[in-house]
Amino acid sequence: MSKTILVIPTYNEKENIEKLITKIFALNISELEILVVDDNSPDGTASIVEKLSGQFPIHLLKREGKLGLGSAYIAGFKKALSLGADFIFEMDADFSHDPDDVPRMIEAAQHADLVIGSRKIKGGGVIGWGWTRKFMSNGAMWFSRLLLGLKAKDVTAGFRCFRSDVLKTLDLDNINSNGYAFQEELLYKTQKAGFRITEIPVTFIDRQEGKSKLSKKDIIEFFIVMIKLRFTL
Ligand SMILES: Nc1nc2c(ncn2[C@@H]2O[C@H](COP(=O)(O)OP(=O)(O)O)[C@@H](O)[C@H]2O)c(=O)[nH]1
Ligand SMILES: [Mg+2]
Repeated sequence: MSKTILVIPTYNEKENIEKLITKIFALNISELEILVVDDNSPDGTASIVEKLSGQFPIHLLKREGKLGLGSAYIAGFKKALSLGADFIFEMDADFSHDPDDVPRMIEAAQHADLVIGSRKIKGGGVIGWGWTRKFMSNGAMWFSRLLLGLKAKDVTAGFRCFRSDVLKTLDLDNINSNGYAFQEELLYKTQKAGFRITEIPVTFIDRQEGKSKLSKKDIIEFFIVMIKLRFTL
């Protein structure tokens, strides 16, 4: 049997986290655990997770303050590896990523090293974004694929399942980007290391509760990291 850990970074997700955790465990996926990485959310997200950890196999990694999405994932990956995970997921706390897709992704990971829950292949999509956000996202991904030679269509997807070998092989301490750039950098390094990457279609639904934590700064970082990756590695 193999162990799956879903790494879920949180910053002010009190409206979502309990519902999400309950929904995931209701799927009864065997040997599944959740690791929440919380950056001292002022809204008390961590105490909700602590309460639920009496009931479900949940781990909580508490950090001192808002240190960014990328660094939350790096800390989470290291912890998931130390807990002996075979499959490690990236997943948002805000229901943009549908828990019902998790079993399909685990299934696909039997024949791949990285499975991307993709909005950009046939059958996938986005619900709830206006045309400007769609346009910006498509443009950024087009650029990134061209410049970095990325084969996957959904470059910034934050719904992913890694085989632990990938995360053991990559130099996690050398990944410093944080927002959308983090997803791009991780994908680039996974492809470059020769791992098998596959996409399966998912529908991404924009969050209904709480606020987005990613900003213009993260969009600028996406382009800076793209250029750095292209010309320094
Ligand atoms: N631990 C931690 N989680 C974060 C941070 N920034 C965002 N998140 C979480 O990362 C996920 C994605 O962020 P979100 O704001 O939904 O981004 P968006 O979907 O691109 O608007 C959510 O679960 C957030 O709570 C951070 O600095 N630290
Ligand atoms: Mg979101």
